[in-house]
Order: sequence, then structure tokens, then C-alpha cells
Amino acid sequence: MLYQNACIENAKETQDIRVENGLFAEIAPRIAPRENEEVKDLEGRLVLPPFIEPHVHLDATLTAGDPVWNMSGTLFEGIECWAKRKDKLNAEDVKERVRRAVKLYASNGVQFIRTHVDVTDPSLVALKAILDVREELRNLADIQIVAFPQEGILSFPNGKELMEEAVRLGADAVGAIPHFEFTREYGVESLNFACELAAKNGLLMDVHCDETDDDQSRGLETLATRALELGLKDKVTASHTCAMHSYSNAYVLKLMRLLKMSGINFVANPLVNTHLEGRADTYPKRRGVTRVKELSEAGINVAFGNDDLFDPWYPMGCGSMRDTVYLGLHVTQMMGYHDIMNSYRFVTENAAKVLHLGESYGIAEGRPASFAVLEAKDWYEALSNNAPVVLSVRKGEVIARTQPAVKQVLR
Ligand code: 17E
Ligand code: FE2
Repeated sequence: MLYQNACIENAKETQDIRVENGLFAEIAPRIAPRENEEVKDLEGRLVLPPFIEPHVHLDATLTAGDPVWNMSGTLFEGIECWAKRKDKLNAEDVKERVRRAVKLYASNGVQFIRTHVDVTDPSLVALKAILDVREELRNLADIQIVAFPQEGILSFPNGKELMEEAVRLGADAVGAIPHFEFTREYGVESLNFACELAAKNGLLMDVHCDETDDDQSRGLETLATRALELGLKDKVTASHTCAMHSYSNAYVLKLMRLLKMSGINFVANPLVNTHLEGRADTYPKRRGVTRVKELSEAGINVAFGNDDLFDPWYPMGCGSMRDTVYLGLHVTQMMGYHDIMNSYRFVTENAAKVLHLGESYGIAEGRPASFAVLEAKDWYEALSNNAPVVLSVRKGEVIARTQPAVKQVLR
């Protein structure tokens, strides 16, 4: 199969792409079709590596309003609403919602998903269901699972044992939620426990870290220190880190040295944290999104996630990575031309580093032929116009296709 005239990652000159046996066999400015080879002319459309959702909660997906709506819009009311829904979970309910969510993602060119799964549930029903359904969905997406202790490790009955059981069952990554633990000391102990659990089992880590406007929330310094001391480096991801928005500049100046030394990744969730944070503020209201610009300028890897898809924390979402990038650029004031052009990396290669996809990801000869074709000439136009993903190709197979809308102005 030969795809002609692809604008790969904003390149000035188009390339042809030959796909064979599910791999990128050849990428060159002009490739002569072989006899009987199927040819598709992409006519200069943008081709990107598949989008990656590096942070979502698939166990809770598509449950907004069931049984109650989050009326205050706070993280904490979200956790209460979810606790009520958690009581009603069963395996088929979880699987059915995850299937729908993954198909929504697939329709938008997303082929890799990291999901947090709440393990503060003695039955671990959601974890078991998602471990199961991810096999069924592997033709659509690779799903990575984080054992996520929504109600705390030290502050929930048998929290440590539940985390250990989740790892035994097959979680890929270890989570924590230090800012939700009853005390600062529990927060520190939960991070020590989680880092050691990850190190012992050779797993990745992704911590819900300081998702609060409280400028005294200092989980991040503990996480980065333990990551440094245990040599975990970029196996570790700090998600949210909203408190960093509110830290004093003097403290951030000191913290940055440690963050750079530690080599950890960050995931910001601009849509959801602009919605959940600042809720105790009157005016001015803080934005609550971590310091993406400064982290990026320091050479630290930052990805963007959606966090939620129609659930107790966020009442919207369509399974596209575009809106989180779009809002993310506004709220972090990263609206220079090059910032805009490069911003697809927040949901492609930067997220690939978070998930440790290595050489199984990216548009290069010899790698799996997985990519998204957008109805735009470059990422600037795609982002600004909310261009659809017209083709999503996974290991050489077309797994989703969208017909762009035809708009006519009649006067
Ligand atoms: N749970 C949590 O602690 N924080 C979030 N942003 C979501 C769930 C979505
Ligand atoms: Fe989250």
C-alpha cells in the first residue's frame, strides 16, 4: 500500500509512505508504485503519529449525572459522586462504557490510552474488567493501566494491600494521591510506599500530585526526590501538579533544579483543571494549570491529557485530543507561532515518552505503520479549524474514517 503526498509532522515537502506487513517499509519524497500496488493520494494532508491520551479515568467514563451530578464543580464533590457510582459497578457496566469510550477515541485518531483505575474498592471490579476488555480492544488501542488509589493509600482501609493486589493482577503503573491523604505525613508515606512498589516490580508510576490550589501542597518535591534516589527517572510521571500554579516563584526556582535532576515527566490536564481549580477563589480566580511553559523551557517533558470523558469530574468530552491542546495553549499563554505549530507534540511524542512507547511509536521506517491523517495542510490549520481525523491507520489497517463536513455559504 502506498500513501502519496503526505505532509508528515508539518514538513515543508510532502513524502510518500509505503506500508508493508503492518510496518512503515519506506518513506521518501517520491516512491514509484509497484505493479498492482494500492495507491492513495493524500493530497498534501497532515500526517501525524497517532494521538495519545496520556491521562483519563476509563472506569468512571460516561457516568456523569449517575446517580448524581457534581453541582459544585470541585474535585472533592466529584470524588463523592464517584463513590456513589462505585457502589453500583459491575464488570459488564464497566466494559460497555470502556468500549464506547475507546471507540470515540478511535474515531479521533487516538490509538494509545493511559487510564487510571480506582483501586480503593475491595472487590477491584473495575480493574479486573478493564484488564479483560483491553485484550478485546487491542485492535483499536493500546491501553495502559495505572493502579490509582482515589481515596488514598494510608487513608483508606487496606489501601496498601489493594495497591499490591492491583500490581499482582497486572497493572502497568503505580499511582498515588498525596494531597487527598488525611495528613501531610500520610501523603509522604504514601509516596514512599508507591515509589518502592513501582521500583520493586519494575513498573511505571503516575501520581495524581498536588491537584489543589493549596500552595502548601508539596507532594511533588517528595515524588521527585524519591524518583531521583531510586533512579526511576522518566518512568515516573507527575500528573496535574496544580499547586505549582500557586507556589511562590522563589520556591519554584529552588524546585526546578530537583525536577530537572530527577528526569520525571509531567501531565497537565488543562480542560479539567481550569474547571475544577480556583473553586475556593472569589476574584481573581486562579487557572490552576501547572507551569507548562516554564517546565518545557527547562527541557522537562510535559504532555496534555483530557483526564475525563463525561464523568463526575467533568460533564463534557468527545474523545478528541484537540480541545485539551487548544485550551492548554490559551491558558498557559503559549500562543507564539512555533508554540502553536509544535503543540501536537503534547499529545503525540511527549505523551509517548510518558507511556514509554519507545520504538513501537512514531513515523519512521521499520516501525508499526500507525498514523492519523487530518483534513488540514499543517497542525496550525488543524488546531485552529478543529480539523477531523479523516483516516486512522493502525499497524497498516484503516481502523477509522471520517467524511469531512461540506459547508456552503449561500449568500
Ligand atoms: N480523580 C481525581 O482525584 N482527580 C481527577 N482529576 C479525576 C479523578 C478526574
Ligand atoms: Fe486524573
